[in-house]
Amino acid sequence: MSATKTSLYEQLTESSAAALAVKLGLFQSKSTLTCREIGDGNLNYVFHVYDKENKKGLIIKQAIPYAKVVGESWPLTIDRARIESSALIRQGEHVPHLVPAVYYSDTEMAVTVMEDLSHLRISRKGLLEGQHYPNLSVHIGEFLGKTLFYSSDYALDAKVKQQLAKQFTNPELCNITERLVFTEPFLDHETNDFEEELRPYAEKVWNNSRLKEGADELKAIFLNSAETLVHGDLHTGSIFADEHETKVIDPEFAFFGPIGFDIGQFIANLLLNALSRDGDDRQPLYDHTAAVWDTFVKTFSEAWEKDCLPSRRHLLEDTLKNAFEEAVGFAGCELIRRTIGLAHVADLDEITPFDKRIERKKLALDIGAYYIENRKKLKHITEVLDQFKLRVKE
Ligand code: SR1
Ligand code: MG
Repeated sequence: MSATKTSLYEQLTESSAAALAVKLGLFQSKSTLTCREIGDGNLNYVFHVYDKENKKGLIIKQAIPYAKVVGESWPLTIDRARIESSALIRQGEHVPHLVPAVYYSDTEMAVTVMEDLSHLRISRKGLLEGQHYPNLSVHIGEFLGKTLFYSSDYALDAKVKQQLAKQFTNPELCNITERLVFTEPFLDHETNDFEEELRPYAEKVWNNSRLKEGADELKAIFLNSAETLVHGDLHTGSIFADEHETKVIDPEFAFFGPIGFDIGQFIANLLLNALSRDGDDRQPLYDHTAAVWDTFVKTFSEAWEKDCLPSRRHLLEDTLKNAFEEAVGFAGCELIRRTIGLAHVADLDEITPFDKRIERKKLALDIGAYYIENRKKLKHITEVLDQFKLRVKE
């Protein structure tokens, strides 16, 4: 495991990324290749290598030893590349049609070579352009049901699970989530980022002790509840899609955490997109929110029925109840951190005009706070949606 870069690490360029693809035997010659750095995420470089003659492409992703979004002042382990390729390979054992195929990985170079998904579009971008992605929620529900069940205590022998959990120990990226999702947005912290007009509403968050206790409880669950291997950053920017296909990418934040975490983050990002829309245009997002939960329950329960360890069989109802309550709370944290924390989403930031943006951001804070404080009261996904609709009237 290489946590910091060794002498074998070399930052790729467009030219050396193409050369690597040839060296690996994935293409015959460099002369027919084009290579472009296309990474627009917060952390890594992503190269698209394309063979014009044979119309074949692939992706080379490389972790750099700091967070790209902040710069070299924020050093960050390149071990996240090993976590990412191992998670993709494991997810691929259960849902091969929903993740990119991994062709090669190198922990020293922090490189993962994988399937080219450039025929698809990042779902956040498509949703912002008004795409519906009719299969998105059913596919993500299946992804969640299978990946979350098959790495849990309910499917795995305790010793196997502990060994796996050790392989996915991811302290530095978990620390980013601990800080950016559960801690800093709930206090007047220098990393927070919001329009001055939102300050009174941010202060309302910081002064609400019940809300802050809720966020602290959820943080403790995030840190201590090693139920299963979670993706760890399942927002709509981590999903490629078109009308028919869906592929989940970027599991570099993967670790053993609570079942409800990925579910809550995905639902929150659907709702953030709903906040960018008006009136009836929100309905597809409401439908996706209900469908992802229902499909998760169906898929997880079917896997349970088939493969649950005999000693745990009676725990299904409690497990789902707990996952739901925690997912609602995690969704609340995601809504708040994407509004006033360090890492924003275009769904809110690109709302125009300015006054409308501020109104919608206030709603995101209000709804997020409601979910965190009332997560134990809400029993059904339709109640979660009703509370959203009650506040979002225009
Ligand atoms: C410094 S990383 C900021 C955010 O980007 C990632 O996608 C995660 O969501 C993280 O919180
Ligand atoms: Mg990412």
